[in-house]
Amino acid sequence: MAETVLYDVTDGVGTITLNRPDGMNALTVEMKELLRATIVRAATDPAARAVILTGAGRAFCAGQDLREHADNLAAGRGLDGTVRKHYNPIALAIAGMRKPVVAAVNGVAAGAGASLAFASDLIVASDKARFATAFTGIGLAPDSGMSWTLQRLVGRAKAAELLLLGEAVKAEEALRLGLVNRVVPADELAPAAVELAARLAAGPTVAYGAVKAALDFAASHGLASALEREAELQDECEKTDDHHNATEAFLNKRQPTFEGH
Ligand code: T3D
Repeated sequence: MAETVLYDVTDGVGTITLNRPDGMNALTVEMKELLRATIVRAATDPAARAVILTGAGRAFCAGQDLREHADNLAAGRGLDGTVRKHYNPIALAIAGMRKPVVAAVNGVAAGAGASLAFASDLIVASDKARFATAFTGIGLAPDSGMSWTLQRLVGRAKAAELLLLGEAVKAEEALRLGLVNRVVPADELAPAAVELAARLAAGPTVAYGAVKAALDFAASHGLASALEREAELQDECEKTDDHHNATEAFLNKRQPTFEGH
């Protein structure tokens, strides 16, 4: 049987593919464990300087597998600790990864599946993609970081509307809302995501990691603390060969080459 999460690295780009297309890539326990391990693998893989997260088949990810969930409810296991055990670590692993993560959203992204996309740094969506918060549709509240990410992406009023009413947002509307960065025709999604990720993979990896860390820190701290965190991160960047070489390249009117360290 095929693995439910695939990992490949080509030319500095690590690609994680949710691979249960017959089940709309809905997340089972086995898949969540493999996904978490694969995200950690990509995060620590020096060969991957940027990461793509995508889905096989017609869906990106339909969120929690509701058949498995119904079995848990019937057996009296409730949520079976899955939010703390699986979803929280997965969301933190994506957001905390010190390299850029591009979600290539090939189809519907619902519930925790949409949360995975929103936790990424950039989203390229197929014109066939749809985003559905879905949680309240089954009497649940957002998880996997959606309460944190969604309002930062679209503002509180729109986030409240999307979470309370649960209506799906099509790709073009998602672009208008600032929920995604680009929309491309479905057959151009993979090359568009690879082109974007390859560009990032050829960039200053340490500085990109610092950009993510600075944005996340500043999102929940005051100016004085954010300034101090920026200073710490700038010290890290200042020590890299990439910074030294790029400064020299600028002064010599050359294009810099970034090695990622
Ligand atoms: O412990 C915990 O569970 C807590 C954690 C929760 C995290 C969450 O993610 S909660 C949210 C879970 N997800 C959903 O509620 C989404 C449910 N699915 C839908 O709303 C729709 O199916 C979609 C919007 C995703 C897609 O709609 P559409 O019209 O394109 O397809 P469809 O016909 O509804 O679904 C196609 C098939 O996929 C269908 O199966 P069938 O009839 O062909 O055998 C459907 O049952 C199945 N499917 C879709 N989503 C799920 C699913 N099967 C299991 N789990 C799913 N999440």
